[in-house]
Amino acid sequence: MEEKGISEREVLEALKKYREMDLKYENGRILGSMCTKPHPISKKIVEMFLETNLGDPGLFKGTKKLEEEVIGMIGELLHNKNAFGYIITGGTEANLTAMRAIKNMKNKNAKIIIPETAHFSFDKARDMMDLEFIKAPITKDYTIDVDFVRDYVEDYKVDGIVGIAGSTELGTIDNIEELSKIAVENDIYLHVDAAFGGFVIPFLDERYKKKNINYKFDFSLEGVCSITIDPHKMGLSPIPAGGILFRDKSFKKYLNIEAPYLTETQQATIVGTRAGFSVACTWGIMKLLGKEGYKKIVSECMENTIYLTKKAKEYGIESVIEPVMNIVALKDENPKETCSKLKKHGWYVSICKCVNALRIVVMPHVKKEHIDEFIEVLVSLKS
Ligand code: 0PR
Repeated sequence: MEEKGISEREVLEALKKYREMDLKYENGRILGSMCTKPHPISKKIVEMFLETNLGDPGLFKGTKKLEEEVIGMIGELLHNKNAFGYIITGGTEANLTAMRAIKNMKNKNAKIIIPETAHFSFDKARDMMDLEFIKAPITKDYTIDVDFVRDYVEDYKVDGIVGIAGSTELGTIDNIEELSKIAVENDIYLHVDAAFGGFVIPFLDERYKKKNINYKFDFSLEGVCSITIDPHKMGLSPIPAGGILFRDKSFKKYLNIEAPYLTETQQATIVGTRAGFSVACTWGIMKLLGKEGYKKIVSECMENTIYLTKKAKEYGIESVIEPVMNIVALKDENPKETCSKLKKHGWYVSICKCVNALRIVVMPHVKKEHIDEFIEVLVSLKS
């Protein structure tokens, strides 16, 4: 750090140079991200709520009220008016929070069944909390093997089960209804990771739904104790905005830590000082778009998903599954190599771990013209 400061103009000009090195969503080259350009109203809201801190809610009563209202709105979307929860930094913190609840509610060394397709944030939770994970295999449709779960809980004492509604690599939905039955019958905590799918499934038009998939994933299922649902993914909120919702307020006691010098003397979130603008943006965007707005966005993404899948197929590139939501996995014998070749051409996709494939997340910034250009490049690399 220099002794003397520089002018505002110099600061901004210097920053602009760095910012120019970043990729931009609107160029349509980012095909492997679950984030997108936030809704334009965000800028105005961020400005208004810039310094708000929900780590000390007594000082920011209005922002705290907004958080309660946002949780109410998301809760209602997930068929539960009594939901309790927080808007936090993202899906990772949400999943860590749920694992913390299981540990404090059930058992210090909690035994938790999680599907092989689970996001790596659960591995962080295990690492931090000494949890025991039982990795459940996945079936041929890339969802959790429910029979394995049923057999396992018959033989062993299990504290928690995790189901995924919108898996990171393929967008598949576990049979949460069956997991819920198992959880209720055996008094097991069920957490659903709908970090991505939470803002997709409720807005999915019937014409995109498949007969053999059970789309139920929320609190309408009796056994579901908590849900991760991220506004900063398909909710169009700026980062950081993750969501953790519990069935009701009774779960708070498993998360509380004494915070005697704050305006509220118990703190339940992992992060202390935390952004209020995320909450305000999520509130504003949900109010502005309404269900109708989100349905429109999800439908557009689904149309482009179908377009991409069809177009790839025309060139002999098959998808691993018929897409369940706006995630496409294209079969590729050497995804790592193809991914780095694509990068050299300015295209950014991600790769799957559970199967040899490239993963494309068809976010709202991905348009048909980008898909056309992408397929052209992909085909040229393969020929
Ligand atoms: N749960 C699921 C099902 C997820 O897919 C993710 C993130 C998380 C939890 C964790 O969420 P946070 O990253 O918000 O903590 N999955 C994305 C992925 O791995 C994250 C991501 C986002 C990756 C944007 C790249 C990117 O550009 O695909």
